[in-house]
Amino acid sequence: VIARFLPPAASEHAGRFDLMMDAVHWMMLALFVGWTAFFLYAVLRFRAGRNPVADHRGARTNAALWIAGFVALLELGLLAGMSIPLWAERVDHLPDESEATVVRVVAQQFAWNVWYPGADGVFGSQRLDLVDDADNPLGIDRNDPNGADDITTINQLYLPKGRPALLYLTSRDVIHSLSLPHMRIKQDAIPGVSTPVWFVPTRSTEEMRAATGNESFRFEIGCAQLCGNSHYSMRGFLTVYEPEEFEEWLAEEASYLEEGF
Ligand SMILES: [Cu+2]
Repeated sequence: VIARFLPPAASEHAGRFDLMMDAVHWMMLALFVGWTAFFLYAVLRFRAGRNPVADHRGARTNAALWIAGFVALLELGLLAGMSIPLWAERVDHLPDESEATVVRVVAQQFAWNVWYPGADGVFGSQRLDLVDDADNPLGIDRNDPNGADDITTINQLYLPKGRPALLYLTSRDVIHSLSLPHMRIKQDAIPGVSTPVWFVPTRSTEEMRAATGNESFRFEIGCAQLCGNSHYSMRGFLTVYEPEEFEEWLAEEASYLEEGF
Protein backbone atom coordinates (compact mmCIF):
# COMPACT_ATOMS: atom_id res chain seq x y z
CA VAL A 1 0.00 0.00 0.00
CA ILE A 2 2.68 2.44 1.09
CA ALA A 3 4.62 1.94 -2.15
CA ARG A 4 1.93 4.01 -3.86
CA PHE A 5 3.04 7.01 -1.82
CA LEU A 6 6.78 6.48 -2.28
CA PRO A 7 8.90 7.20 -5.37
CA PRO A 8 8.84 4.25 -7.80
CA ALA A 9 11.13 1.47 -6.56
CA ALA A 10 14.18 0.48 -8.56
CA SER A 11 16.34 -1.83 -6.45
CA GLU A 12 16.38 -5.52 -5.62
CA HIS A 13 15.46 -5.21 -1.95
CA ALA A 14 12.87 -2.45 -2.50
CA GLY A 15 9.92 -4.87 -2.60
CA ARG A 16 10.81 -6.36 0.79
CA PHE A 17 11.46 -2.90 2.20
CA ASP A 18 8.01 -1.69 1.12
CA LEU A 19 6.47 -4.87 2.58
CA MET A 20 8.14 -4.13 5.91
CA MET A 21 6.92 -0.53 5.82
CA ASP A 22 3.40 -1.84 5.21
CA ALA A 23 3.66 -4.35 8.08
CA VAL A 24 4.97 -1.71 10.51
CA HIS A 25 2.21 0.73 9.59
CA TRP A 26 -0.56 -1.89 9.92
CA MET A 27 0.83 -2.87 13.33
CA MET A 28 0.91 0.79 14.37
CA LEU A 29 -2.69 1.17 13.17
CA ALA A 30 -3.74 -1.85 15.26
CA LEU A 31 -2.01 -0.36 18.31
CA PHE A 32 -3.63 3.02 17.69
CA VAL A 33 -7.12 1.53 17.37
CA GLY A 34 -6.58 -0.72 20.41
CA TRP A 35 -5.29 2.04 22.67
CA THR A 36 -7.97 4.49 21.51
CA ALA A 37 -10.69 1.92 22.32
CA PHE A 38 -9.15 1.31 25.76
CA PHE A 39 -8.91 5.07 26.38
CA LEU A 40 -12.58 5.61 25.46
CA TYR A 41 -13.59 2.66 27.68
CA ALA A 42 -11.61 4.11 30.62
CA VAL A 43 -13.12 7.57 30.12
CA LEU A 44 -16.65 6.11 30.22
CA ARG A 45 -16.07 3.46 32.88
CA PHE A 46 -14.41 5.84 35.35
CA ARG A 47 -16.53 8.93 34.67
CA ALA A 48 -17.42 11.16 37.66
CA GLY A 49 -21.15 10.42 37.35
CA ARG A 50 -20.60 6.75 38.03
CA ASN A 51 -17.79 7.20 40.55
CA PRO A 52 -18.81 10.15 42.78
CA VAL A 53 -16.32 9.12 45.46
CA ALA A 54 -12.71 8.28 44.65
CA ASP A 55 -11.76 4.65 45.24
CA HIS A 56 -8.44 4.44 47.05
CA ARG A 57 -8.09 0.65 46.89
CA GLY A 58 -6.72 0.69 43.35
CA ALA A 59 -6.24 -2.42 41.20
CA ARG A 60 -7.49 -5.67 42.76
CA THR A 61 -5.90 -8.11 40.32
CA ASN A 62 -2.52 -8.57 38.68
CA ALA A 63 -4.06 -8.44 35.19
CA ALA A 64 -2.27 -5.22 34.22
CA LEU A 65 1.10 -6.71 35.17
CA TRP A 66 0.46 -9.87 33.15
CA ILE A 67 -0.70 -7.94 30.10
CA ALA A 68 2.30 -5.59 30.22
CA GLY A 69 4.63 -8.56 30.66
CA PHE A 70 3.06 -10.34 27.69
CA VAL A 71 3.43 -7.27 25.47
CA ALA A 72 7.05 -6.79 26.56
CA LEU A 73 7.83 -10.44 25.70
CA LEU A 74 6.11 -10.11 22.33
CA GLU A 75 8.13 -7.01 21.49
CA LEU A 76 11.34 -8.65 22.66
CA GLY A 77 10.48 -11.57 20.39
CA LEU A 78 9.97 -9.25 17.41
CA LEU A 79 13.23 -7.48 18.12
CA ALA A 80 15.45 -10.50 18.78
CA GLY A 81 13.64 -12.94 16.50
CA MET A 82 12.95 -10.76 13.50
CA SER A 83 14.49 -7.28 13.41
CA ILE A 84 18.03 -8.06 14.54
CA PRO A 85 18.47 -11.19 12.34
CA LEU A 86 17.03 -9.38 9.31
CA TRP A 87 19.28 -6.39 9.83
CA ALA A 88 22.32 -8.61 10.48
CA GLU A 89 21.67 -10.43 7.19
CA ARG A 90 21.74 -7.07 5.42
CA VAL A 91 24.86 -5.58 7.01
CA ASP A 92 26.99 -8.67 7.79
CA HIS A 93 27.05 -10.02 4.26
CA LEU A 94 28.38 -7.37 1.94
CA PRO A 95 28.62 -8.28 -1.75
CA ASP A 96 32.01 -9.52 -2.87
CA GLU A 97 34.09 -6.54 -4.00
CA SER A 98 35.10 -8.37 -7.18
CA GLU A 99 31.44 -8.64 -8.15
CA ALA A 100 30.36 -5.17 -7.10
CA THR A 101 30.79 -1.61 -8.25
CA VAL A 102 32.78 -0.16 -5.37
CA VAL A 103 32.44 3.59 -4.89
CA ARG A 104 33.44 5.91 -2.12
CA VAL A 105 31.00 8.69 -1.35
CA VAL A 106 32.36 11.53 0.75
CA ALA A 107 29.84 14.08 1.93
CA GLN A 108 30.79 17.65 2.72
CA GLN A 109 29.01 20.92 3.32
CA PHE A 110 27.36 21.03 0.80
CA ALA A 111 28.05 18.42 -1.83
CA TRP A 112 28.52 14.71 -2.49
CA ASN A 113 32.01 13.74 -3.64
CA VAL A 114 31.83 10.51 -5.60
CA TRP A 115 35.06 8.58 -6.04
CA TYR A 116 35.69 5.59 -8.33
CA PRO A 117 38.94 3.57 -8.11
CA GLY A 118 39.43 3.65 -11.90
CA ALA A 119 40.65 0.85 -14.17
CA ASP A 120 42.99 -0.71 -11.58
CA GLY A 121 40.17 -1.12 -9.08
CA VAL A 122 42.34 0.37 -6.31
CA PHE A 123 41.66 3.70 -4.64
CA GLY A 124 44.63 6.06 -4.52
CA SER A 125 45.98 7.39 -1.26
CA GLN A 126 44.86 10.70 0.19
CA ARG A 127 47.01 13.45 1.65
CA LEU A 128 45.73 16.24 3.80
CA ASP A 129 48.10 18.79 2.24
CA LEU A 130 46.68 18.03 -1.21
CA VAL A 131 43.14 18.92 -0.21
CA ASP A 132 42.01 21.80 -2.38
CA ASP A 133 38.37 22.74 -2.35
CA ALA A 134 38.38 23.81 -5.98
CA ASP A 135 40.51 21.13 -7.64
CA ASN A 136 40.93 18.21 -5.28
CA PRO A 137 38.37 18.20 -2.48
CA LEU A 138 39.38 14.68 -1.41
CA GLY A 139 43.15 15.25 -1.48
CA ILE A 140 43.74 12.30 -3.82
CA ASP A 141 47.42 11.78 -4.54
CA ARG A 142 47.62 11.72 -8.36
CA ASN A 143 51.30 10.78 -8.22
CA ASP A 144 50.38 7.55 -6.48
CA PRO A 145 49.97 4.98 -9.33
CA ASN A 146 46.76 3.76 -7.66
CA GLY A 147 45.37 7.26 -7.63
CA ALA A 148 46.38 8.39 -11.12
CA ASP A 149 43.39 6.71 -12.78
CA ASP A 150 40.81 7.45 -10.08
CA ILE A 151 37.63 9.13 -11.26
CA THR A 152 35.72 11.68 -9.22
CA THR A 153 32.45 13.46 -9.77
CA ILE A 154 30.39 15.86 -7.70
CA ASN A 155 26.72 15.22 -6.97
CA GLN A 156 26.60 12.65 -9.78
CA LEU A 157 26.60 8.94 -9.08
CA TYR A 158 26.74 6.50 -11.99
CA LEU A 159 26.02 2.81 -11.54
CA PRO A 160 25.39 -0.19 -13.77
CA LYS A 161 22.08 -2.02 -13.62
CA GLY A 162 21.85 -5.54 -12.16
CA ARG A 163 25.18 -5.45 -10.35
CA PRO A 164 25.61 -4.84 -6.60
CA ALA A 165 26.68 -1.31 -5.82
CA LEU A 166 28.84 -1.15 -2.71
CA LEU A 167 29.22 2.41 -1.44
CA TYR A 168 31.61 3.36 1.32
CA LEU A 169 30.18 6.44 2.93
CA THR A 170 31.94 9.02 5.01
CA SER A 171 31.96 12.76 5.60
CA ARG A 172 34.55 15.51 5.52
CA ASP A 173 32.89 17.68 8.16
CA VAL A 174 29.57 17.08 9.89
CA ILE A 175 27.08 14.21 9.81
CA HIS A 176 25.17 13.96 6.55
CA SER A 177 22.86 11.21 5.36
CA LEU A 178 22.81 9.71 1.90
CA SER A 179 19.25 9.24 0.71
CA LEU A 180 18.42 7.35 -2.47
CA PRO A 181 14.64 7.15 -2.24
CA HIS A 182 14.08 5.06 -5.38
CA MET A 183 16.63 2.55 -4.13
CA ARG A 184 15.12 2.55 -0.63
CA ILE A 185 18.53 3.49 0.77
CA LYS A 186 19.27 5.91 3.58
CA GLN A 187 22.49 5.88 5.55
CA ASP A 188 24.29 8.42 7.72
CA ALA A 189 27.69 9.66 6.54
CA ILE A 190 29.79 10.13 9.66
CA PRO A 191 33.17 11.90 9.79
CA GLY A 192 35.98 9.46 10.64
CA VAL A 193 33.85 6.40 9.93
CA SER A 194 33.57 4.49 6.66
CA THR A 195 30.10 2.96 6.47
CA PRO A 196 29.35 0.39 3.77
CA VAL A 197 25.91 0.47 2.19
CA TRP A 198 24.86 -1.72 -0.72
CA PHE A 199 21.99 -2.37 -3.11
CA VAL A 200 21.34 -3.74 -6.58
CA PRO A 201 19.73 -1.29 -9.02
CA THR A 202 17.20 -3.19 -11.10
CA ARG A 203 15.92 -0.50 -13.44
CA SER A 204 17.98 1.85 -15.56
CA THR A 205 17.27 5.57 -15.84
CA GLU A 206 16.15 4.95 -19.44
CA GLU A 207 13.72 2.23 -18.37
CA MET A 208 12.28 4.50 -15.70
CA ARG A 209 11.75 7.22 -18.31
CA ALA A 210 9.85 4.80 -20.50
CA ALA A 211 7.86 3.35 -17.58
CA THR A 212 6.86 6.70 -16.09
CA GLY A 213 6.35 8.46 -19.42
CA ASN A 214 8.53 11.24 -18.00
CA GLU A 215 11.37 12.03 -20.41
CA SER A 216 13.30 14.03 -17.82
CA PHE A 217 13.03 11.45 -15.02
CA ARG A 218 16.14 11.16 -12.86
CA PHE A 219 16.94 9.20 -9.71
CA GLU A 220 17.55 11.76 -7.00
CA ILE A 221 20.16 11.88 -4.25
CA GLY A 222 19.28 13.86 -1.18
CA CYS A 223 20.84 14.66 2.16
CA ALA A 224 18.55 13.30 4.88
CA GLN A 225 20.33 14.92 7.81
CA LEU A 226 19.98 18.64 8.46
CA CYS A 227 23.63 19.57 8.09
CA GLY A 228 23.80 23.36 7.85
CA ASN A 229 22.61 26.44 5.96
CA SER A 230 22.65 24.97 2.48
CA HIS A 231 21.52 21.48 3.43
CA TYR A 232 18.83 21.69 0.76
CA SER A 233 21.44 22.16 -1.97
CA MET A 234 22.95 18.70 -1.42
CA ARG A 235 20.81 17.45 -4.24
CA GLY A 236 22.45 15.04 -6.61
CA PHE A 237 21.47 12.55 -9.24
CA LEU A 238 22.02 8.87 -9.73
CA THR A 239 22.21 7.59 -13.28
CA VAL A 240 21.69 3.85 -13.69
CA TYR A 241 23.14 2.62 -16.98
CA GLU A 242 23.01 -0.73 -18.72
CA PRO A 243 26.31 -2.51 -17.86
CA GLU A 244 27.89 -1.79 -21.27
CA GLU A 245 26.84 1.87 -21.14
CA PHE A 246 28.45 2.10 -17.71
CA GLU A 247 31.73 0.71 -19.09
CA GLU A 248 31.55 3.33 -21.86
CA TRP A 249 31.01 6.06 -19.30
CA LEU A 250 34.03 4.85 -17.29
CA ALA A 251 36.17 4.77 -20.43
CA GLU A 252 35.06 8.28 -21.36
CA GLU A 253 35.89 9.62 -17.90
CA ALA A 254 39.27 7.87 -18.06
CA SER A 255 40.01 9.53 -21.43
CA TYR A 256 39.28 12.97 -19.91
CA LEU A 257 41.85 12.18 -17.22
CA GLU A 258 44.50 11.37 -19.80
CA GLU A 259 43.82 14.56 -21.71
CA GLY A 260 44.08 16.46 -18.45
CA PHE A 261 40.71 18.00 -19.35
CU1 LIG B 1 24.17 17.21 4.23
